[in-house]
Amino acid sequence: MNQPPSHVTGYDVIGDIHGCADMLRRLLTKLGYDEVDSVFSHPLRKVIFLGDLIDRGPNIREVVSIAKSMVDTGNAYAVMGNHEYNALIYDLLGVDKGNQQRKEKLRGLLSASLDQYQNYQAEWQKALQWFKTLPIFLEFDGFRVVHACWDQSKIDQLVEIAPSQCFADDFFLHQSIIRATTENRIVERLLRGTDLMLPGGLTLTGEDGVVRHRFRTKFWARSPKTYDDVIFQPDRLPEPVEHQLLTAEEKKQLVCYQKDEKPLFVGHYWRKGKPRLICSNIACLDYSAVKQGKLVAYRFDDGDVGLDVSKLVWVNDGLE
Ligand SMILES: [Mn+2]
Repeated sequence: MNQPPSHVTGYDVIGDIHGCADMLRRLLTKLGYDEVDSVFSHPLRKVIFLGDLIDRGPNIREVVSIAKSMVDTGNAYAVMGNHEYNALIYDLLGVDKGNQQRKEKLRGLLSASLDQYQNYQAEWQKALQWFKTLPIFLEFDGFRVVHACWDQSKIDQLVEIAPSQCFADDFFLHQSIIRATTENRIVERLLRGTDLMLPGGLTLTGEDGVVRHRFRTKFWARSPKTYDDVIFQPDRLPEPVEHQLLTAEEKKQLVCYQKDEKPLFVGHYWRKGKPRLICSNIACLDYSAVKQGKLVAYRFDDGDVGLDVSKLVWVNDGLE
């Protein structure tokens, strides 16, 4: 039987996997984890999964199985991603006759997972039950972990409303899908981050063909002046808008993670290119694994006080 390490000297934080089991196996091996009795473990380290295990990729069941077995045996932690959250909402709406439009949209987002679990319904139900137990954030002595955005005021509200800090409580899940409830605002902020409305009714068509009225923003920008100072997404803004000044109202909607706060790890943002830090105390580990990108980990050692780019480790899509 697999034992968790009795003495932990560090954590390996892993970004969005999206069903890329082959890359996950190669990354765990590169990080020094051994597979024994179908569970990956390390004598001195634990993994922290940043969420978004499912959807899009070719081997979703295998990724869930690898992550869950590590969590179950005390060899890893995992936080909830917006994709696992979508799966919970879809399941919740399943019993409801209304909400056809919302269900249709979710079915599109979840299509790869629903297809791959189609003949494994009991296993899917087990996965959903497990997703309900995933904490929305984790705080350790030396660092913090959340899928998209650390907003302390929302975290404080979450701890008060849902002491389990996960969706174990069905009432919390129910409330969270109702637009503009406190629960909804907490979940949207922590799992999807901050965004702003494009001005003048403008829209952006992303690489994925989806037309959007909003764009994702940084949550660490200090004294931003223009739209370009705060955008944080692969798709650029239309040129006239880039240099447009932010209004006082828009600035109020932004969140700023201060540079003297604990190191923070997030996923979620489809980064590209060579993995790097996004600022001195924030690392985004989502490098688009499922879109011919990289699966990225950060090796955090006991006693580390800040972040260091040399502690990023990754594997590429395709054979190396
Ligand atoms: Mn993701």
